[in-house]
Amino acid sequence: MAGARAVMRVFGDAQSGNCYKVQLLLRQLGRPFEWVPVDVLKQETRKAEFLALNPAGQVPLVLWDDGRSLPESNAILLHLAEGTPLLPSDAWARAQVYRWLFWEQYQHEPTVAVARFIVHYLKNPPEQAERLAGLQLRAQRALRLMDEHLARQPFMAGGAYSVADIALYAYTHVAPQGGLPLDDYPALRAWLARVAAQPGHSRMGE
Ligand SMILES: N[C@@H](CCC(=O)N[C@@H](CS)C(=O)NCC(=O)O)C(=O)O
Repeated sequence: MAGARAVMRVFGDAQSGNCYKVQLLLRQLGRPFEWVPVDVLKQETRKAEFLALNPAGQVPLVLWDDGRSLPESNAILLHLAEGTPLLPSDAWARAQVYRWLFWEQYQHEPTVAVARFIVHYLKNPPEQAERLAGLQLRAQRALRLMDEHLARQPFMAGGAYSVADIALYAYTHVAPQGGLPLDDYPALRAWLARVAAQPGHSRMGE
């Protein structure tokens, strides 16, 4: 999505849910950006020029024209959504968004996304079987918790669609690629459909 009027560059890997979060938000906000492809499997995030931008060696990373840069998908979501309906201004409502963004990084992404990485990208190597089984068990707990939560309210942070939904949608909708079927989670599946029906929604990898 490069363009003459692009005001920011997003360094990302099209297969990464963390990078998709940023792309999805920017598209929904209708903000111009230039996508700079970085191949994680080719270890491009570990090259010196990328490490100079993010010493953690990870995408996504947003780089502005004035030289400022910001890594960490959920920090990027919070910054870009400031002043938009996707991040409430009320402190209590905003705290609900923070709650799910932090939970996503500690309980959801490290299990759901890593299981997907092992199954989908590493093609299930036998030496990872035990680790994978443990991750899948913890991932199922996270998905069940979401299902129970979403049976009580339409969106993760309450009644309105927010960046908490974007953050959790990214890896939840591709969880089956990690050997994590969603058949037993009807409220979660209904939420996936609600998120996909939001204006400006675009699919991962597009
Ligand atoms: N907490 C970070 C995690 C980012 C992350 O895990 N990025 C992966 C791609 S999904 C990556 O760049 N991996 C390359 C590496 O660690 O060498 C975020 O939410 O942005």
